[in-house]
Amino acid sequence: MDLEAVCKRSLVHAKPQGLILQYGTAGFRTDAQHLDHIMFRMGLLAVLRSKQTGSTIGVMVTASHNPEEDNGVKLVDPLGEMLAPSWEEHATCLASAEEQDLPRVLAAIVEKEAVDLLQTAFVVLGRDTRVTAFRPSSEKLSQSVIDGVTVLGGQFHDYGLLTTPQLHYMVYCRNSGGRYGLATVEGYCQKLSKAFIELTKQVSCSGDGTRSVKVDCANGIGALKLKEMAPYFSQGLSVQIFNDGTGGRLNHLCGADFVKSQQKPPRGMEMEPGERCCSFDGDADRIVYYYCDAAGHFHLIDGDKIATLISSFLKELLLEIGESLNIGVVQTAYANGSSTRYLEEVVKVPVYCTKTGVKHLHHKAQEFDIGVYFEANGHGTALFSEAVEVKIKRLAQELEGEKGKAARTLANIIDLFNQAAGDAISDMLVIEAILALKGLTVQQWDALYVDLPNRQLKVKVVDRRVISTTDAERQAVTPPGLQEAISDLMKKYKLARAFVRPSGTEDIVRIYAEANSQESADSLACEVSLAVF
Ligand code: NG1
Ligand code: ZN
Repeated sequence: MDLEAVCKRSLVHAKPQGLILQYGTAGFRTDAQHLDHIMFRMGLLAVLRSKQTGSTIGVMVTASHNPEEDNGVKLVDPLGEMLAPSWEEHATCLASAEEQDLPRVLAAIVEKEAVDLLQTAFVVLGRDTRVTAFRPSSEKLSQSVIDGVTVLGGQFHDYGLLTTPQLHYMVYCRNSGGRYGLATVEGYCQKLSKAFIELTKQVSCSGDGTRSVKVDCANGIGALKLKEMAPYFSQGLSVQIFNDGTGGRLNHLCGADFVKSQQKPPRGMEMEPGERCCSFDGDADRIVYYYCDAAGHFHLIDGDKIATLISSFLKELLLEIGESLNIGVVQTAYANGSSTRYLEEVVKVPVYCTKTGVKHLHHKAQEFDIGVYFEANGHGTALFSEAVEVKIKRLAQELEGEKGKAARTLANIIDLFNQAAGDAISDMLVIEAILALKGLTVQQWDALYVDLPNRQLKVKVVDRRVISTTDAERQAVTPPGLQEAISDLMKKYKLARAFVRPSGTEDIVRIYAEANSQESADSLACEVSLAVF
């Protein structure tokens, strides 16, 4: 490791003195103009992680649903997963080191993680479409990552524009020795589209014509990638793209985060009553569905209802095949109480709750033969153990009749999911396939259960770290007395549930409340927010 060369090169990407940023729930995220040094240093870190694991590591430049002037970066581990927690700490140390401390911090990571410096390193990069006038854009910031990779002698492949889940997929493919798929955009499009067309072929046989769906792409990378992919699956689904980035700003009044948090349609979407519409977020790793009814009322179908549709379908298929596999659903505390009850009592699947952030859900989901995980905001996927995948694919060839048909459906569903990360394009195709196969309208899907009225609030406090939680963030441990106050407030309302936690992506505290009426949910949230001060 030529530390002298690193230090020299680092001066080109000098860290503003005193600037401390933390590797949060989804990597580093802040105003794009404060990120150049972070990018260079994440290039360095990706090389060390690659040398340590002997695998390809991914670096994604994106700030997902944040405003356009922000940017961010996260590292992707060998199986397409989020970076391991101990390396998140290294990322924070490296990002916070003043120039003169850089050699010492790098050497400490090498020693602590027993990095073999003689090992070769390979890093792949992807980036979203962020371009900000007079400011570092995703493209420029990617160059700084490359600078960090090359100064440590790492090799790289820059995929350029990709959705976040596409980069996760590329990393997984490259490290699975071709088992998972071809590590190209073409390979991704072909794998998913082939599975989708196989699934929807069965539907056309029963007389249903080509389906269509309206997609709000948040003026982000999702629009480009969906346009690129649409011809591959056009015989099964036609997509009408809105907010494709040609007329509006990224995530501005549109996208999955806006629709979920504001509970209203995005700007620019033309909705006819009963039409299926969906929104991606800025880097296309989240999706929510919605429609408006004949009276013009807006109905949101969030990640919880997506998880319900998927897990009931998987359960039905297993029943038809005659396989009793261990299936589990993973949610966070933000999951609507009605969804948890429906999953447990009607679908009869075990439901688990983890801390917020997909890495927690993903790891829990890996414990099952089939693990379905979704955050209420629409980030999620399904994971199938390798043994299950092999077994189902064998049964798909061996079994005949209805059992064989169900096994082939499941085999294609497995291929249609992006098992490396939650993926708006892949999830959309899974949902469209399930709705088509089951002959469900969007209203019928929505009617599976009724969401409990709920309210989310953000409050700014002097130091959000004074709030710590336990029980998957559902109980406050500190400050003293806060949990007692929240518990007392909940007693005032019916079907009430409320919790607070410090955000991992913004300098705020989040409050969630649900109850049997919107008025109750609103006042409970408000009262809890007062208890936080
Ligand atoms: P924080 O800011 O830690 O609540 C938010 C979302 C997460 C996750 C991350 C990363 C909520 C309540 N929180 O985390 O679910 O998506 O951003 O993007 O939606
Ligand atoms: Zn995102």
